[in-house]
Amino acid sequence: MSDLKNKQNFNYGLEKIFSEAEDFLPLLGTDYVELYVGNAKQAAHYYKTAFGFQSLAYAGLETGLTDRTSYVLVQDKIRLVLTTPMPNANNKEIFEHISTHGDGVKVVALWVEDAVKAWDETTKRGAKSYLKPTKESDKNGEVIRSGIHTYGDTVHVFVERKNYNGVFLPKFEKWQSTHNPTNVGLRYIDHMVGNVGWNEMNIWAKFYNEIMGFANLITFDDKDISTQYTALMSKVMTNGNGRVKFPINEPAEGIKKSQIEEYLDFYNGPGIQHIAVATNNILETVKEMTKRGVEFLYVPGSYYDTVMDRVGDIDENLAELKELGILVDRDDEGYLLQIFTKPVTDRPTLFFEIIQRKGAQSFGKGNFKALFESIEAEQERRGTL
Ligand code: TYF
Ligand code: FE
Repeated sequence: MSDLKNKQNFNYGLEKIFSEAEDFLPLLGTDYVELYVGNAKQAAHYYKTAFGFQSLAYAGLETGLTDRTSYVLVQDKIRLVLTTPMPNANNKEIFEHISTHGDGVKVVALWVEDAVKAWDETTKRGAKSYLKPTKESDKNGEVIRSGIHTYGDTVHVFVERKNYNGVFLPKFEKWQSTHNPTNVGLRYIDHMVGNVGWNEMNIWAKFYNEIMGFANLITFDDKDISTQYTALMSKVMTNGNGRVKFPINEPAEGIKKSQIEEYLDFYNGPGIQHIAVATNNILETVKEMTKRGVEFLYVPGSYYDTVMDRVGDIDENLAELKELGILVDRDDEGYLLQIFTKPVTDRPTLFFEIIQRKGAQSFGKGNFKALFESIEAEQERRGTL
C-alpha cells in the first residue's frame, strides 16, 4: 500500500488505510466471475468465439448436478462461469435473477487464504450473509466457500482453494470441447464497476471501506464526469494490496438521462456495469476481437486530432489507434490505452473494457467526455437518452 499512498494524483486521507498486518480481509485476487444467463451453452460459445476464452470445466446433468448447468471458461488469469437454471424447485434465485435483470453478473468471487475468516470478519462488521462457510470436496481435495451480499442482487463469494488441485471446484469436470478458438490476449481482470442508485455511491463506498477494508483510491465528481447533457459520479475503491479494484458509479443530474439511469432501468436495479480486462497488446487484442464480431463503441475521428497534444509521445501508431477506436490517456506515471464494447446483452446493461496500462494506474479521466458522448450517441439510437 505504501507505494500507492505516495502517488499524488490519488485521493487518500478520506478513510483509514489498513497496513498489511492490519488487513482483516487479505485478497489474493479475483477468483471467478459468474453470470446467470438464459442459455449458458450459447453464451459459452460467444465468449469462446468472440472473446477468445478456452473451455475449462463443466457441471450439469452429466456430472450429477440437476438444478443448473455451468460452463467455466478461462483466459490466462480470468475465469468466467456461465450458469443457467434447470427446471427444479431449489433454484428460484437463478430464475428470478434472470427474469429481473436479464443476463448479468451474479457472483464476483474473491480468492482468499481463509474463507471462514473472510466471512467472520465481514459479517461481524455488518455484511449480510449469502453463503455460510461451506466445505466441498472430491478426489482432488477440498474447497471452502463463503459469501456476502453487496449492491443489488450481486454477491461476493470468498474461495479458499489451498487444499485443492482439481480443474475448478468440486462437482465440476474437465470440459473437453471440440470448439477451441485461440485466445485474444486477455490476461486478468483490472477492475469491475458497479452502478448503484441515486445517492447510494457513498453508502457502498462506506460498505467497501468498513466491511471489506477497502480504501478510496480516486473520486470523480459530476464536474469530472459530465458532458453537455449527462453526468455521473464515481468512487474507485481498492483492497489493501491493490489487486482488487471496484469503482462505484451513481447517476447525477443532467439535462438528459445518464447512462447510469439507463442501466438501472434496464437491469432493474444496481449491478455490475463493466468488467475491465487487461491486455499486453491492445492493438492485437482489439483487431482480433473486431474480426470475431465484437462491437466496440464508435469514437468520432476528431478525438484523434487533439489526443497527441494531451498525451504526448506514445509507442503506438496513431492511425492504427484511430482505425480501431482505441482511446489514450496519460497521468503522472505513464499512459493507458482503453476501449469499450457495446453492451454484450440485448438490454443496455453489461459491457466490457479492454485496457492496456503503460505505467498509468488511473482510469482514463481524460477520455471521459469523448467516451460519454459515444455512449450518449448509442442511447440516442435506443431512444433512452
Ligand atoms: O472504470 C472507469 O472508471 C472507466 C471510465 O460509466 C468509466 O472505465 C466510468 C464510468 C462509466 C464508464 C466508464
Ligand atoms: Fe473502467
